[in-house]
This record gives sequence, structure tokens and C-alpha cells, in this order.
Amino acid sequence: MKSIDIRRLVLSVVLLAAVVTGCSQGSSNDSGAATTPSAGKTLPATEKVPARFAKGGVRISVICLLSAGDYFEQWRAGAREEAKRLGVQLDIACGDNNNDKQALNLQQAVDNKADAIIVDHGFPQTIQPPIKKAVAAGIPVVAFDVDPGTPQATALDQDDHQIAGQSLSALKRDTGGKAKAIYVYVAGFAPLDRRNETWQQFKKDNPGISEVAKIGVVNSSTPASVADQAKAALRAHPDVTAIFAPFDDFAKGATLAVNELGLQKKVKIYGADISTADISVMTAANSPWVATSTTDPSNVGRVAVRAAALRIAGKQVPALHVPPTLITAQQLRDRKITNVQQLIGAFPSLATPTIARVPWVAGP
Ligand code: SR1
Repeated sequence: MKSIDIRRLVLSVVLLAAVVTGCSQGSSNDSGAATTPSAGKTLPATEKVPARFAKGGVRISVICLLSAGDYFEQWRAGAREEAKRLGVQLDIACGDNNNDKQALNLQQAVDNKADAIIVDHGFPQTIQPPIKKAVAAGIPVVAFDVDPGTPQATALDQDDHQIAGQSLSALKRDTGGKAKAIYVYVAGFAPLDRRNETWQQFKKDNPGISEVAKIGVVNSSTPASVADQAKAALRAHPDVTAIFAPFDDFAKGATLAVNELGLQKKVKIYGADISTADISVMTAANSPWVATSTTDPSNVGRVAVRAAALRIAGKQVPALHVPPTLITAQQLRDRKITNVQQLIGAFPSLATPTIARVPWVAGP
């Protein structure tokens, strides 16, 4: 081998060794930014680890109102995964649908000097006073699906007007703009109130579609309770052909009712949200639940944790909106989708890694 080739070979080996060492040790790179092992489409970190995170022991509290339900379990699973990825401790306290308990949990997180607090749902009257205390104590707050009552908290939602709009566009398409509908709604929950705004406008814009009954309850067994109400409403209004149920626990309850009454051919359900269990309900033979507008709930939990981490690092985080995607039962069947993992693969819009990206951690 000529001497010039030997020099090239030595240089290549040295460069390769440098790259491998930099990646595998997760150490600082040239720019001082943290790196973690990269695989596939992993993007490198682009900023130095902020002092608070370099010190370690960062604690983020999640204060949720609702404990039960597929949506909330997936959301919290995503939040936990993201916390692990960012190397922070996540303390989750749920209120079992009890406003006072949620407010107390929030007050406790303030007293315990959490580095940031994520408030997940809640009612303004009970939750805004402790949110104000958190802000006064200098604790960054991320408010998911709840009006925090202060611009100092970062608001996060799923673009609920779009959720309702997408689901209703399917209803309109399937019914040709002519239907008697049952509407499932509970006032006071911010996302449901926003979806309700879209429904009210939709009815004005589409006079052929009318609401003949309004039902709805949120409790520890929402689907079963909604099923009972839906059965009564369907019996009272035999001319109903559509149910607008923009929350998966509502849609599941409506599905139970339609199935029990044997109305699958006549009555179709337009919902919101998704889970693996929802996918099996939607794809079951003759399922009346034909469309849902949804985000990936676990992705929304991840976004919430990233937003909290950015706030701890002292970054400005404006209001965040995770966009939904319309999914029909037919698409699920055609693509043989049986779980949320496969759904995310088939609908890349459900992943939103650029929303509240944390620049000091390598990631997707
Ligand atoms: C009772 S509120 C339920 C909604 O909260 C989240 O926004 C989910 O999308 C769910 O539909």
C-alpha cells in the first residue's frame, strides 16, 4: 500500500472512532450540546443542557382531574415516557373526577415546590386559584384542556374546533346533510365546550341536520351511563340516524346502545379520540361507530411534558395546539389496523415531534 493510502486509512479510522465515541457515550459534542445514542431518524441535540437539568433532580407534577378512561391512561403513559426520555421525575396525582381533590393536589404540588406543574383538565372555579398561587411562586404551569385564567400559564389543546369539524364533516358526507341527531355533551369541560361551539355553528350552517336529543354524563363509568341515556333517547326518537359523540367514552356508550337495540344499519356514530380498544369497537362487524377525529393521546401527554421542560429552562412557550386527524372505520379495516401503534404508522400526522421540541435532547 502506498504511503498516501495508509495516511487516508489512518485518518478514516480516527474519524470513525471519534463519531462512535461521541454517539455511544452520550457526552457533549463540539457545540456543547448533549447527545444521546442516535438511531433511525433521531435528530441530534442542538443546545447545551440547561443548568437546572444538568444539576439533576427536576420534578414535574401532573395534576389531573379525570382518572379513568382510555384517553387519559394513554395520555399519562405518553407523559411518563417523555419524562423518562428527558431524565425528569414525573409525579402524577389524579382527582378521581373530584374538583376539590384536584385543587388540593395542585396546592400540594405548589407546597412541594415542583419545578413545573401540568394541569390536566379541571374547572376554572376550583383550579384557577391554585394555578395563580403556582404562578406567584414562580412555578411554570402548563394547562391542558383547562382555562388557567392567566396568560403566564402555557395553554395546550388539541384544536377542538377541528376535532368537531372533522367528525361533523363525516356526518354530513354520510347523511347527505339530512339527519335527526342525538348529541352527547357535558358542559364545563373546556374541550367539550369548544367542540360544542362548532356543533352549534354546524347546525346553523346545515339546517337539514337537527338535534332531537341531548344526553351526556362524565363519571367513573361514562360509557355505561351514556349507553343507558342513549338507549332511552333512541327509543324516544325512532327517526334518529346519527349520533354526534365527540369523546371516545361517549362514542363507546352510544355504540353499546345502538348495538343493543339492533340499530346498526340505521344509526351511525361520529366520535372523537382513539385507543386500541376503540379501534376494535370501530372495526367490529357492523359497528355503528364509523368515524372519529383524533390526536394520538400519548403524543399529547409527551407534548405537555416537553412544554413543561422548556418552561423550566426559562423558554417562552406560546399556546400549543396539537392537530387532529379524521379516521374512518373503513380506513382502519382497509389497512388492517388493529392497534394505536399501527395507526400512528399509517397516519404520520398523528406524530408531532416538532411541537415543543426540547433542543438539548436528541430525539425523533
Ligand atoms: C371530558 S373531556 C374529554 C376529552 O378530553 C380530551 O380533550 C379528549 O380528547 C376527550 O375527548
